[in-house]
Amino acid sequence: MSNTKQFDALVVGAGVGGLYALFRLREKLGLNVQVLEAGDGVGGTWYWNRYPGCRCDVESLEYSFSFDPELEQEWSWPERYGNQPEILQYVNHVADRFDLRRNIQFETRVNNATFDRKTNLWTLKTEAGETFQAPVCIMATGNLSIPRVPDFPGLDDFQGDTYHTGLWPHEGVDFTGKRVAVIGTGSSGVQSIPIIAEQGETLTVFQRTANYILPAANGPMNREIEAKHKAEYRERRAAAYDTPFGIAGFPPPTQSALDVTPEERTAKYEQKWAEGGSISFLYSYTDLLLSDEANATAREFVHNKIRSIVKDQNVAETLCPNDHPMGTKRLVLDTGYYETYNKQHVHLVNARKNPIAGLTQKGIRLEDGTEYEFDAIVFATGFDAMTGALKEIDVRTTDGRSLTKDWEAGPYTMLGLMSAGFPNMFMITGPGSPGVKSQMILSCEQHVDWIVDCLDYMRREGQAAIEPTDESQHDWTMHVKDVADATLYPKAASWYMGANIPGKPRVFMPYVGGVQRYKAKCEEIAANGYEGFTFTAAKKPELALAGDD
Ligand code: N01
Repeated sequence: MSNTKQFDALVVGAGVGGLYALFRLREKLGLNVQVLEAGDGVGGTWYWNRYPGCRCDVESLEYSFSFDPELEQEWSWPERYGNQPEILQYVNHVADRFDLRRNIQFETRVNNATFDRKTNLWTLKTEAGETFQAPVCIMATGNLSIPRVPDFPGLDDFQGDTYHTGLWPHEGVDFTGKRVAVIGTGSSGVQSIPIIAEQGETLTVFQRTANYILPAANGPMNREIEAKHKAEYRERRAAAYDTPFGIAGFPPPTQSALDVTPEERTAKYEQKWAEGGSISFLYSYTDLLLSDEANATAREFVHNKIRSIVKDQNVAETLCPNDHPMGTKRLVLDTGYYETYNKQHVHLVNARKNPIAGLTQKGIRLEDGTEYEFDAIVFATGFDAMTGALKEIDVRTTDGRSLTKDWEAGPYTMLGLMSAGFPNMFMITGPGSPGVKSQMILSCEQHVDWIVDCLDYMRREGQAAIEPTDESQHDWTMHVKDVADATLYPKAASWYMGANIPGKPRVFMPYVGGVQRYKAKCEEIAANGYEGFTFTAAKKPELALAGDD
């Protein structure tokens, strides 16, 4: 007897995308859904990333689900930006409120996914050897879910404690009295460094690339702002879809940075710096991400801020980013980051000039032979972004396609939602969509709504399977590239480009044409009977999707 468990739809991942997919597939289509989640709780990114200082860089009133007006009215965020424990609490609340846990199997890591063209079924195999089958497979596997530690020689020799920010121990870590190293100065490093510095006896930061870091200006929630926001929630959610980053409330810029006087520019940047937040700053002028000359004005402003905050001018110069236009790597929001370098026990190592050669039993050795001794090393070294999670699952079809092989030169997708050759496998915020360049929850909701409408259409039309054509996928992938090439984004060696992973193809992966354009395109395609996709008709009485309808 087969031990294979049968469902109408399988969802991999119980982060915000997976949870919303479960809710909609179950409640709107009446499908029998099984979610498979590697962790022992919901939350995805917010479940795994528990490092000190972990916080969202999108304001909490925006960074939340929009699908249930009661939910958004009843939840109250304590601060302007939600921190990890609060966001995880919120996601758990959503899971309980909508009774989602009964369709989630935790501690279940999917290793293998195969589509059979004869039966139109996906078979998912888990690390523990279980097998699940369904006509539909939704990969809600996240964009930043495969933590990466660089392949340093001697990695296993180090006798102290090591941590990765993306796999932080649930019980927390106390660095009191310890000599601590942090490698990496992206969002995770910048958020954790000020807190680790409060505990550690010494803290040494190894910085390879200096980033552009803006003040978050976090603080307790202003209850008047919250009340106003809640009163306007419906309009604000709709307005967010009409913006490039899926975040409402920022008037779009109207002027070039080069059309105003230097004094006007500085006044504008000062105002944005004081306000806090990255979208607000990028919205200073129309061309900050399009013209290097315009961008240089913002860079100079931030450099001067760093020089004014950091007392040691050698340290300040090392902290001034100089190898990429501002905003082309993810802008980081901080609380007290630059000030941390004014503390006597905090040291900065320029790992660009003098790279890390490897780990030793006692610490870290640089290429010039300098050695440091530590009790603990924190790897804030990022993720195999956007494609890593799908590569970890061996995705194949019985007629010989392999997703890893098809994506050898970079991801090929239609809208970041599907990949040709892999019918009925949907991605939530996959490469080629605005996902990581947008308010993620909004983009997850938009993707799930599109997928659910598509499955509903298929059921009504008696279709068993859908996949994009090679031609439409090629056109979309080229469009994603052309749109990025018209901006400054490809000038940075970022994880958007796969540049942080040795050997990964350098392809700019997110769609940066804006959420508003992207959503319109998705809707146009659906309205035209899923133009650019092909269907396989169901062989009656086998109908692709069961459920109550
Ligand atoms: O990872 P990163 P992250 N030697 O890839 C360095 C989201 N996020 O976890 O830039 C020395 O940005 C590497 O150096 P370089 C957000 O989207 C959001 O910080 O490659 N250093 C870099 O400094 C973010 O962008 C939030 O030269 C090495 C760092 O490690 C994304 O997650 C919070 C090295 C990695 O930075 C990833 O952020 C946290 C080496 N061999 C994360 N290898 C918020 O919402 C790598 N590095 C605020």
